Amino acid sequence: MTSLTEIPEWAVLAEDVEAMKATSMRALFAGDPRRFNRFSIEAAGLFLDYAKNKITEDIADHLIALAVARDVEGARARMFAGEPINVTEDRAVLHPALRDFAMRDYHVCGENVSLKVRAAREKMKAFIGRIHSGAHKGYTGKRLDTVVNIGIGGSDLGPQMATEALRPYWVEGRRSFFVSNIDGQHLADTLAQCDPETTLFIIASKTFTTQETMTNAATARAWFLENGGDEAGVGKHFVALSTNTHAVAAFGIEKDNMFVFWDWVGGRYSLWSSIGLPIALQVGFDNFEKLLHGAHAMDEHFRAAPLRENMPVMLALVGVWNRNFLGAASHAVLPYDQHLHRLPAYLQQADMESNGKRVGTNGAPAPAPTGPVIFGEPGTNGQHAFYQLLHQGTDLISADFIAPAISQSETGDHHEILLSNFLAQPEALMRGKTEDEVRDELSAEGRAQAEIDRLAPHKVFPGDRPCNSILMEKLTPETLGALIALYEHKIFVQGVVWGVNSFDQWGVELGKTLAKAILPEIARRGEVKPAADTHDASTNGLIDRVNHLRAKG
Ligand code: G6Q
Repeated sequence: MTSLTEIPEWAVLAEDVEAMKATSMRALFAGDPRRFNRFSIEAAGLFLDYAKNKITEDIADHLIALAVARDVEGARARMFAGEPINVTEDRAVLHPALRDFAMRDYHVCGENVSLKVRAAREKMKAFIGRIHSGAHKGYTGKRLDTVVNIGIGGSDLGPQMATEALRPYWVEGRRSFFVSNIDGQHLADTLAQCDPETTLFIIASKTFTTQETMTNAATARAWFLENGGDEAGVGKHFVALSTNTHAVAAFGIEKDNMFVFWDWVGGRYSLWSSIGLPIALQVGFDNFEKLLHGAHAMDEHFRAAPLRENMPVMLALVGVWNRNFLGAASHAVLPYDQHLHRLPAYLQQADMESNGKRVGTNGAPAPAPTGPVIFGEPGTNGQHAFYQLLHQGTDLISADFIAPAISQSETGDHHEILLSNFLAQPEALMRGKTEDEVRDELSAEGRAQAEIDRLAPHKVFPGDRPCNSILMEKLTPETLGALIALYEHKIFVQGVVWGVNSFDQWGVELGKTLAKAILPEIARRGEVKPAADTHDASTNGLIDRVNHLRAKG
């Protein structure tokens, strides 16, 4: 395949950028009363307005031509067909199979994996029924009303984000905690709030070898045994979500208490699988299935809609335009819903671990910038923190604004105020404020000319800052599912355009290996241990300092 930047479709877009320098988004809106209709899409309960991007109908067509040239449709077909598109790990990528309610059968290497998917879901459902009804009790005969999910990365962020997002659907009387960090304080702080007689520990790890999760799991098990539990009770209080049957058995968890998934489910794409057990326990199995249904609706749209009317495709392509042609190296995710407060963290992993790659699937250096930095906070909090830089900083940063029209708990006029901000911020980013407008405003306030001259440059907003608005009626299990699937497919399409493998994550390996080498060099408290001198001077110096501080403490 010809290099991305050498194909004619790329050159056309590069010319478009030059042409767009002479205009502004304000002018584009003024010149086209149909702009909102032209650049918006509705699907699966979501409405996407991408009119506040610096694009025209021609540019949209050119972006589609780029997607066609990069064979986005072919790649999409290969993903749904279960081909090993994760080429560096030789794996299929079939998370949509986990939520396909059209009763399609998916195959991996000739095996019908849909049968396993359905069986695994049934097992989850039965277990949740037993926990909720109280048929499955703790070692002293009490109901297990508290869940502590121990997992990290993909085995933590998705379930945690979705559980938080669906707070209004929580089953009464149930509590969930998510422990991920190897920092012992995370587990200790959580256990301080738990009763061993009523707590169910979910050990969530695809590989069941992750250092953080295995260490936390062992400590949780020890805590359980030290606080009244016995070995027989472990079977009642510990379950595993994993692909590694042997390691789960070695930990002491029986087959009945293991919920499986498969290597073709990527960690950061796994909340739809058994990894979703903590979500389902907290919101009920029916609501968990509704989440899957929402994602399925977006899958169906993504599979079938023409590229120009395809929400994930267009979201991806305007992202490529902003990243590669307008130079936006960062992208903000700004949910105007407090329950979506973990969405930015979740998407940080989903996007940055998927497309933060400098080498293409062909092994050659990526010829153009790939995944942007993803960050964000719920609105309106972010407005009082970092939006300053979005509005007036020297870098161009693109953004997604996300909101439900109706809040799950309408209190006074809170939601109208929230929505007015959700609508005003994109408008402000797009419009900006010209120097003439600033000067007129200051003079209307009766300011002296010298003061106007001094203040005017500080009060100018350049505008032309691109953003998307994603609106839904309400944040429900269905719309949440659709929203997550929207982003999954957006990330996929961008990966295809950039020619990277969105489904591996070799970048997390080096640090892990070095930490393992350093671990024996860290002194236990009270002990002085000189660094082995095997690292660079900075790392050796820091090891020595850490060890001295620990010896003193
Ligand atoms: C996700 C990554 C990574 C993974 C964690 C936890 O796509 O692979 O975040 O989820 O490292 O891995 P385990 O589930 O194997 O413990």
